[in-house]
Amino acid sequence: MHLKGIEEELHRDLSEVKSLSDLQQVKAKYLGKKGLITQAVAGIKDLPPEERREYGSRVNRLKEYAEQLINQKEEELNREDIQRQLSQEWLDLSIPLEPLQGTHHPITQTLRRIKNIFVSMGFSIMEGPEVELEEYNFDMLNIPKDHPARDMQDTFYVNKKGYLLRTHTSPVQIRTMLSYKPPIYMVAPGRVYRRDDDPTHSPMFHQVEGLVVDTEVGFGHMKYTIETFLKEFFEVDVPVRFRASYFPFTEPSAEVDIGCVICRGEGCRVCKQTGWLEVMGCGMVHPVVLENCGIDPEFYRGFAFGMGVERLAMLYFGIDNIKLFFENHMRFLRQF
Ligand code: 2NM
Repeated sequence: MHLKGIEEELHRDLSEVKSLSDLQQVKAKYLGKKGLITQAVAGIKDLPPEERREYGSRVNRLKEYAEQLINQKEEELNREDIQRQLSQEWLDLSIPLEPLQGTHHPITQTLRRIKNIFVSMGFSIMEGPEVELEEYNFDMLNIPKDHPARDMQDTFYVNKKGYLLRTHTSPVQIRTMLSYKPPIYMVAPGRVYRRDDDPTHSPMFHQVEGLVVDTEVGFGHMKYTIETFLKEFFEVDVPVRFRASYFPFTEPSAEVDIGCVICRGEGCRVCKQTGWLEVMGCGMVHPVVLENCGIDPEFYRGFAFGMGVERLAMLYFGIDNIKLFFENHMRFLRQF
C-alpha cells in the first residue's frame, strides 16, 4: 500500500480507539509481525537500488511517527482511566466500624494484674536491659563462679565480653540499689532467658521480682506482703505456706506454696497429690548483696521475692501447657 494511504488509515483508526485493548489491535495492525508498516519495512530490500534510499527513509520516518502517535494515545487513555477512577471510586470514612473484638494476650493480662497489685501496695515498677552484664546477673548476687546456673548449658552468653541474656530480673534490683538510696520498694517485671525447652519450660519466659530495702524490715513484713499479693492475685483466701530453702542471694530463704487451686488441696495431677503448689521464692537479702550495692547492712535490711508469670497465668486460667502461650493460635487466644 502507498505510504500516504497507510498514514491516513492510521489516523482514522486511532480516532476511533476507545480503550487500551482497541489500541493494542491498532498497534498490531501497523507494527505487529505482519503489520502494514512492518511489511513496508520488509519490502525495502525488493526495490531497485536507486529507489531504496529515499523510500527507506520515508518508511522509517512513518514507523517512528506511528510509534509516537500510539504512545501518545496510550498515555492519554491511562490519564482518562485515572480521572475516571478518581471521580467514580470513593470511600466513606465516616461509616462506623464493626466493634473491635481484640483482647490482650493472657500473659500481658497477668503481668498487668501483678503490677497493679504491687502498685496498689506502694511499689514502683523498674525495668532493665534483657542483654545484661554477667557481673549484675551473677557476681553481684553472690552467685559463686562455679554455680551450675552459670553453665553454658543453662545460660545464653551473647559474646565473650561478659554479656548474657538475663536469666532472672534480679539484675534490675542490683541496678536499682546502685542508683537509688533506700527506702526502696520496687518490682521488676520482664522477659528472662534460660536454655530450657521442654513441655514445662520455655527458653524465654516472664518474671516479676520484688525488692524492699528499708530500716526495720523483717521476715514478717515479707510474709505479709506475699500473702496479701497471693490472695489478691487468686481472688480467694488461698492457704499460703513458707518452706525453708536456699538461694545464694538471700538468707534465710524460702519457697512459697499455695493450697492447690485446681483440687482445693484434695490432691490431683497438677499438685502431684500433695495438695500444694510452689508459686514463688523469697528471702531476706543477703548482707553481702546489700554491701555489693553500697548499702550498709548494719543499718538497712531487705527482702526480695521472685515469681514466674507463665506459671501463675497457668494456675489462674487453668492451662496445662506453657507452649500454648507462645503458639498464638487464635482458637486459644480468643478464650481470654
Ligand atoms: C527470688 C527468690 C529470692 C531476689 C533477690 C534479689 C536481690 F537482688 F535483691 F538480691 N532479687 N531477687 C530473689 C530472692 C528472687 O526469685 C525466685
